[in-house]
Amino acid sequence: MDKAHPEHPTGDVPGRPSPEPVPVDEPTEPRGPLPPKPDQRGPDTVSPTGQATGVDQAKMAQAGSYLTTAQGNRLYDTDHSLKAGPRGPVLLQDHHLREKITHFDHERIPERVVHARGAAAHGVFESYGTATKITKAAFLAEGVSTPVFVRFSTVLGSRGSADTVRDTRGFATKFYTAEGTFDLVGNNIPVFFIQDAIKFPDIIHAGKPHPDREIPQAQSAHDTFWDFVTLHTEATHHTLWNMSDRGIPRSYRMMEGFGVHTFRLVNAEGATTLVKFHWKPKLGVHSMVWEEAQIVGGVDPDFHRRDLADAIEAGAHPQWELGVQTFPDTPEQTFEGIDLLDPTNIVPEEIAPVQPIGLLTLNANPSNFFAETEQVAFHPGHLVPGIDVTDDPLLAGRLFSYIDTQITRLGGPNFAQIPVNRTHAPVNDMLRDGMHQTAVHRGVAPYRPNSLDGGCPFQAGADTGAYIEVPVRVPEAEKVRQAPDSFADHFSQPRRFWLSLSPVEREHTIAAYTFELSKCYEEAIRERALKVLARIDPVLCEQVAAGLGLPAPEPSEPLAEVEPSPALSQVGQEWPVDGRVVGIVAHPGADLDGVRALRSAVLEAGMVPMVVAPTGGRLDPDGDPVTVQRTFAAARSTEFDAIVLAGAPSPGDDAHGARDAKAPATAGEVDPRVLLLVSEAFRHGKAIGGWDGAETVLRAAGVPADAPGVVGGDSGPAVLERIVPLLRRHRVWERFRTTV
Ligand code: HDE
Repeated sequence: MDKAHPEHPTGDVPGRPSPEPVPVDEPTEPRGPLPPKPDQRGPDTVSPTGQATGVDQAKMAQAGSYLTTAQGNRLYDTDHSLKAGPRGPVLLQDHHLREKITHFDHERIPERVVHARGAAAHGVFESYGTATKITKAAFLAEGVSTPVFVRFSTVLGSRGSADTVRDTRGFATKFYTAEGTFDLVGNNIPVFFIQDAIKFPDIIHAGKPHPDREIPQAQSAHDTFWDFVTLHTEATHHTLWNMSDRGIPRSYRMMEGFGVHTFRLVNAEGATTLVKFHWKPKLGVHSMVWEEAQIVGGVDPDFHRRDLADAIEAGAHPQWELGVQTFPDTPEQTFEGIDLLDPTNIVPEEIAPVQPIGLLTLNANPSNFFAETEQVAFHPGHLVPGIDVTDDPLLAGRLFSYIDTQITRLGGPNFAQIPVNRTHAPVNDMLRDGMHQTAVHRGVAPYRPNSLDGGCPFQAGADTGAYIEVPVRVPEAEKVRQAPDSFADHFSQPRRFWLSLSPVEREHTIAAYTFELSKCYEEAIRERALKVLARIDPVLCEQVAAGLGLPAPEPSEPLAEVEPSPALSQVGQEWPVDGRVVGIVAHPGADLDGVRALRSAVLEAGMVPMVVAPTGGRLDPDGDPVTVQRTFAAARSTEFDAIVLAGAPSPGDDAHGARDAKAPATAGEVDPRVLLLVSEAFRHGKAIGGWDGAETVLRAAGVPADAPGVVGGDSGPAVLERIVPLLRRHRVWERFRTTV
């Protein structure tokens, strides 16, 4: 029934269908107030006469309890357009109809040309002060806390594409420092496909869907990508990282981040140091397995977005340490023979350790995806005193691209005024007018020098915090379109990466190349790809060739002699289990006291228990109820890091509500959805446990009870004790077949 407006209690409004008097509803207050986030401050609102009104942006957008037009006129009906009689034509004079639909017609903005799909969070960066010897950046002084906004992303896919595709991930951080905004716009892979920005449109055109049919979405498994990266061999190193497990992270919370380029830091005395930035996740660096990533792409395309938001909401705030590798700023700009200006190179951590300089904690989800995550505008040229760029030709191109792209994406040059993009430092620029100008500037002289505005604003100097570029000597040279000779080595670094991987990681990488190249239609591209692989490693080449059914070529040049860098492998260490999800498969006839005890033990260990049962609601509604979080119909193994099968109650134990419900006694009675859950978890290297009677389920799922990472115990908590050490290693690596 239509609801009457308080000002028309009879409902007797011209053109309204219902003359019935209806009770007056209390208008609903808008949701809120949400916890304030420092970086959501809107621009100070000033009246046309230049007086600050103190009205805050959120209130301007959502004040009062009544629905209004954009002009603040209260509305009595937003469900019917204005017509000449209920069955008559719609009248053009209906301002509300036109405003509502016109605004809707323009709700979308162009998505980012790359990194369109992303998720973000607010947080804080706390500096250790360990970098003060090499940089004067105020936010890196000891004990300084800086608000940040971090956006993670995939690169190739559209805004609505799946999270778990094989791709590079963006890791972009906006530091709202007291000296202005610093953006560290990095990736989860420390090298890039190209050495010169002029090749960026080429690699992206090759990676994006084919221009004729616009397929495939969000992936590199197609001809144009492989055509380009096999012809343009400087892409070999980045491609190898993509084909390794790094291309399918388990979570944004479990990814490393890299600044990629070499930056130049400058200290208070003017001394400079070259550095590479690294983000090290406290939870370790972990990946999915390929089958899992593919399943998730269909079952839960928002997996990474949800994982980040849920963890933050649950108070499991993800953390990363920011670190730097430091190198002397010599004229050659090399370190141990590695060219620091070549962004296809890493410097092994074993020869240049990553030194921690601060801690990032993400502690708040955005309140509005569009306003914050979509409109945030990063730019590698947003620098603060103490941090400068180098002549890496890839970085140079980025320094103009990012502002340029925002003009199309955010509709004009005033995107710095959008709340999420506002610096927290005072702004007094001479930029004026333009689309979407929201500042009401005062004065008459937005130019320098001037006398009419008292000469203001003034220029700062080195002692008053000005950003002064390091006066680096530019080599005397001829204008050429060339790269240095040192940029010609495209294979020694990929070989180092390959040699640093553990056997299981190599196996996954071989499988990834085989999968992707099998998706190419052109045999010539597959053959060329094998020639590239032959120059990385013969085993890699032979195994991929065998998978493709093609002969393995010999390397066209001798293989590079390089030492492995153990730090590049994701396997072999132990990590905290915080936030890991343990699926507890139960049945109304199961040992529900055991389930309760297990649930508490999982929580105590800082992890998330999730009870999976045949139907929703509660198990044992008469006793202490056990709430079901996932039904067999909705649960999929990919949601869980480990699975525990609840056992049967001990004989004579009737302290639970099992009644007629019985746990499956024979393999044939086990629900096929549980079998799928268990067999997938097994294939994906996940820890599996269970007590009393769980063997029936394992047997039915074809999982040997003595297989690695399959554990038992006489109670839920006892099983968990054996699961935790397995989770610390992320996966049961022994379960994966290795031949390399
Ligand atoms: Fe980007 N990149 N990029 N990129 N990039 C963009 O800027 C570009 C490169 C990275 O969450 C765009 O605002 C060029 C390297 C991230 O909003 C665009 C070149 C690295 C993000 C652009 C590169 C990155 C972007 C698209 C070669 C790692 C997402 C939308 C010279 C160090 C930021 C936008 C976010 C986004 C250009 C190469 C990281 C078009 C020309 C190398 C994380 O400006």
